[in-house]
Amino acid sequence: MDQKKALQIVKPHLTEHRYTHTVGVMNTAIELAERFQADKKKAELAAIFHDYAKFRDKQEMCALVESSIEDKTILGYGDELLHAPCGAYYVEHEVGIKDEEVLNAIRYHTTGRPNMTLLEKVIFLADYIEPGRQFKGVDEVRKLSETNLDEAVIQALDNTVSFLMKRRQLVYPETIATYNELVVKQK
Ligand code: DGI
Ligand code: FE
Ligand code: FE
Ligand code: FE
Repeated sequence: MDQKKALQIVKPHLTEHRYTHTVGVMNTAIELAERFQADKKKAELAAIFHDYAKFRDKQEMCALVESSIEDKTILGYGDELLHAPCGAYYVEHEVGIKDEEVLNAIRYHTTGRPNMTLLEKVIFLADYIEPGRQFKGVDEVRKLSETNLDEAVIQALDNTVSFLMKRRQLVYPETIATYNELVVKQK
């Protein structure tokens, strides 16, 4: 699927702000793919569809997890996690994208997972550092992403977990597992 067609499909599912974010993630993902030798076309496609389910009905997504998503534990960690695995499902069944690597990059873009693929890291990071993002600590992650993909992912996870804990929000265990796996490998 070409870029124009993919953007045209995703657009009606997003707000204007979220569409701008998506274009930012797309451009950043292509840049990161180039830098770290990931598949640029897959990075582009996964980026375009990564937030496809961001505005889907939460009840509908909870029901989908119950019926069709393997990991049901996400239901205990807040609604924000739903749009990633549900997005992968909808993108497969509504848009017809069958590429497992692309679907996994969408599926794990919010939480990460241990042993992420190169493409999954590219999408996870692009989502975090795209030019429209301005949360605290993002510049440090941008800087790291110029040279060290894993260090950049670790720092993004650190920031996210700290952010969640500051607000007394639950931290999904797989997010911590992702952090642990990368830190062990880094040593
Ligand atoms: O969809 P985006 O806003 O572009 O970004 P995202 O898919 O990374 O979602 C960010 C949201 O997900 C933010 O509200 C924090 C939340 N989040 C990320 N990791 C975790 C998490 N929430 C919980 N409960 N646990 C996590 O590990
Ligand atoms: Fe998202
Ligand atoms: Fe993210
Ligand atoms: Fe996003």
